[in-house]
Amino acid sequence: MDEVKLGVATRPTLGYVENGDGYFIERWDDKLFLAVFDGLGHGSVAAKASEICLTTLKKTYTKDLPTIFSVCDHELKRTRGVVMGIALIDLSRRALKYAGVGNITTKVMGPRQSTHLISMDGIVGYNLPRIRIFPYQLERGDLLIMHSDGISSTSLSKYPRERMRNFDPQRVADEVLNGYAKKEDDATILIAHI
Ligand SMILES: [Mn+2]
Repeated sequence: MDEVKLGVATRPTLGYVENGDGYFIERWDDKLFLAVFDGLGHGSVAAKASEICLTTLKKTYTKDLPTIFSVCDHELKRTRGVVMGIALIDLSRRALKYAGVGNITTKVMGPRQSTHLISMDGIVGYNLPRIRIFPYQLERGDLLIMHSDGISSTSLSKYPRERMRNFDPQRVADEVLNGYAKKEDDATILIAHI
């Protein structure tokens, strides 16, 4: 099995210390669990929701995706909530399952075209929709890219595609965060090079 290369970068809104965005990456057996979440608003209220989300994911990541969302929804009830995308990859088959709630953008960038994975409307901790899981067959060389709305898709599309596909994902994530993120929002990007 080839090694998946990961890159991830996150930072708070300019001028803030606390980050309302967060991510969680865990690998076990031949599974890779990737989550990006964004606490509503910014500053300490967003950071609180994000922190609870992270704690909950650490306890639940081996469960099925609807259960994970449901437990997070329960734990986040007293917060402003988060939006979140979760990608679970079976590395032996390169089989991806994706579920997302709210405004986290997730796409697979292949050699010629990109495919957006669908997130459902809602907020985890406020109005959780019924979780639908979207399967996707990854190919070697694909990039799975997940980001919060602190990085607009329009802005990200200006990042050179060849550079994104060929450079180390950590370097790409750092460059995107430094050059393509909004100053007025927390921002996170996670890239998995399959
Ligand atoms: Mn945001």
